[in-house]
Amino acid sequence: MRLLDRLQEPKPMLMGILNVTPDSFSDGGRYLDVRAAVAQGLKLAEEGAEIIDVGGESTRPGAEPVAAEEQIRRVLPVIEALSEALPADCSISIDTTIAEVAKAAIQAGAALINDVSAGRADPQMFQLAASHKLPIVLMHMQGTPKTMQDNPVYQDVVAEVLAFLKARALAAQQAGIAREQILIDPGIGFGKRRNDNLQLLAHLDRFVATGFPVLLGTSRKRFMGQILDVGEPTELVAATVATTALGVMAGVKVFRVHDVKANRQALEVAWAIRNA
Ligand code: HH2
Repeated sequence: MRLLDRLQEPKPMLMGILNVTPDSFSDGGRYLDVRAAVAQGLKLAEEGAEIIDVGGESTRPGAEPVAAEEQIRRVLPVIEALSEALPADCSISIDTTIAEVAKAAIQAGAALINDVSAGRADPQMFQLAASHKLPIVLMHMQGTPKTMQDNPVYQDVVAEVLAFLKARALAAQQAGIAREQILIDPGIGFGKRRNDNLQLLAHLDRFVATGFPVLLGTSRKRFMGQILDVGEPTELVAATVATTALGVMAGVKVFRVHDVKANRQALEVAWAIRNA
């Protein structure tokens, strides 16, 4: 099934994370080698990911931007190899804010653009998604990764993030992107305090009510470590799984996770309950 058609189906999906970076917050440096990255991508697919999100730039708080050429150097061989090796029902996504990187990834087989800037970083991004008729994730972020945790402030975080995403979805449509190509993402951890993240997670239904498929990225993130007093991201798998179960009940469509096997269990059980 084509990814665009699959996104219209009711059952939620898992997007497995493949960071080809030296500095990602929880798996930086593990998949810099092409062979290791491809093996990890195949493992994520085997465990139940229907999308593999390949990224060559960390967006952790404080991260410096990575030039297009370097992102392409990191991700392209991995995407080329994965597009040969992945089963037909697993798609590749490119996690970048630069259209030149997305374009190279699409030519190598990527079928989804994951743009954490929601088309603001590069004016060419919407045009690229429109001309290739590919789905695009529009994510909310206050500031940039370098500055976003400096002093984020909201009056009403849910209303503000929702208004931002609706405005970006409108801008995308004005640039020629079809409504069904658009996914929205509240951007957990991107310029948000702990309580902002919790508010967003408590009101996911309001994002779902827009009618756009909602993508959620909580995997191993710090707000859960703060609640639990756990500093090591890899110790936050069970916490992540709890958010996935709640997200399924709220109607979230795609879960972006590092730990596919555990989140697949949560998704299947919560989905069965939702349909009971
Ligand atoms: N989170 C991260 C990266 N990309 N994309 C979307 N759409 N939503 C998210 O929540 C999201 C994202 C950060 O996580 P990770 O990739 O694990 O770390 P890093 O940015 O350090 O590579």
